[in-house]
Amino acid sequence: MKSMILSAVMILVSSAALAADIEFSNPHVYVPLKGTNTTAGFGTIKNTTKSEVTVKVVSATPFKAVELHESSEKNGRMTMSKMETIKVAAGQTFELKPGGNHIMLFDATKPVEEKQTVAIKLLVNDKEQTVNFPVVTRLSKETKTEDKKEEHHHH
Ligand SMILES: [Cu+2]
Repeated sequence: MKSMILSAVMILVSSAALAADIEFSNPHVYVPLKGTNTTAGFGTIKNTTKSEVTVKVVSATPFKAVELHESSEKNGRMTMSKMETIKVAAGQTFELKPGGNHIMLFDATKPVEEKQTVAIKLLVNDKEQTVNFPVVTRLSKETKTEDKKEEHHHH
């Protein structure tokens, strides 16, 4: 019954006009590294509902393929692996950030430059939601790794 009402509502109201289940803040995509046409998208997903939401990534214009990735460190090397979905608990946020989870964008079909936007289509609880990601230049490498203690040799 509930699902019948939900689908009726979804037919009547376009997905863009539906109250979204998430707020996507600070969306941004890095300009692809020189000589590549692959890059990644970041931002913060906030679940605005009272139950868990599931987020999938469907497509990104102008890229041929898109995947959700998580980064992890194995034997001192960063590796990326594919995730099918992001699950965000009620009222919680999920961060997509460099060195962590991200939206991987493969094979741009045209040059992707600063001040453009990449339209990324998400499925949020199986409802389509498109978020526009401004393209920004890569920040100069974050210096957080400097936390690693320098070795001081005292004699
Ligand atoms: Cu990746």
